[in-house]
Amino acid sequence: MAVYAIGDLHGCFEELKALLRKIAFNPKNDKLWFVGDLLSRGPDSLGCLRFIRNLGDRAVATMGNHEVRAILGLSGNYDKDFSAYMTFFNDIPDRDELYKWLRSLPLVHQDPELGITMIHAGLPPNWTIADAVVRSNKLAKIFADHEQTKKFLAHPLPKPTNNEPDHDDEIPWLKFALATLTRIRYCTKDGVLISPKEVRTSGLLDKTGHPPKDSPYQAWHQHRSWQPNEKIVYGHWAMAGLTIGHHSLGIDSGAVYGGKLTAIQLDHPEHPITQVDSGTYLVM
Ligand SMILES: [Mn+2]
Repeated sequence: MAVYAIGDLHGCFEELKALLRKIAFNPKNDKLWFVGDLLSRGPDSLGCLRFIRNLGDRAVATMGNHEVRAILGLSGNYDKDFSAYMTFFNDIPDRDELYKWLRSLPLVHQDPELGITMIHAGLPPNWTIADAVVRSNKLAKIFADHEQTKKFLAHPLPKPTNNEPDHDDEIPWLKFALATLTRIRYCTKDGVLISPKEVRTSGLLDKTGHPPKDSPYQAWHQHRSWQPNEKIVYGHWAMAGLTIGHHSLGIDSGAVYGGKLTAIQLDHPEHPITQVDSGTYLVM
């Protein structure tokens, strides 16, 4: 019995099959966790979705920002990026099943036995993991229902705003949670986010591609005051690449950008890593 977490797939189905051969994955005994962004950008999104869905309870995946975009389009909301880039959903017999399955993916997955939590991007330093679970459960209730999903995601798609809206204002508050859990990278220690566009235009990053040490904006996992028993596995950050710390395991190693696809064994104290090379489908 082994439990592996696998990084952002983005349709890299051949690489996934090669990785599963390399770790000798046995669906009878082993379990797979996927950090999300299973689809889009790469060559075989449907192959990835159908394979993971068919694994049933042998696999668990958290919802990434690309799943959110797919759900937005499949819910019937018009989205030009969905129409342009997710044409693989056109005229397929299992579109409704995949739409329903994507909506069933949690934002946060916790395994108390392993003591590990999975989130696509991460969480602000001023949230406890329990705070993230509260928001994930509320979002799951919305996504369980098609009409509520459609209304909730009606354009514009939630973007990470700088500050968290007030809890009493539930829809903006949950939109912030959805955007944050699927997209956070840099933030202040108080959980004030900075958008990718602001990062590019702010002169925030030095020549090495990181914020200077004295910048208030750092990677979310660097600002966090970790509790001794906390461990989070996440993806979403191909540019940062494999980033393994004591408490945080960042496993998006850029498979779709000609990097590698990563599996990390979660139920082994040393968390051994297995990787396969991937084709170059996109340039980062
Ligand atoms: Mn992502």
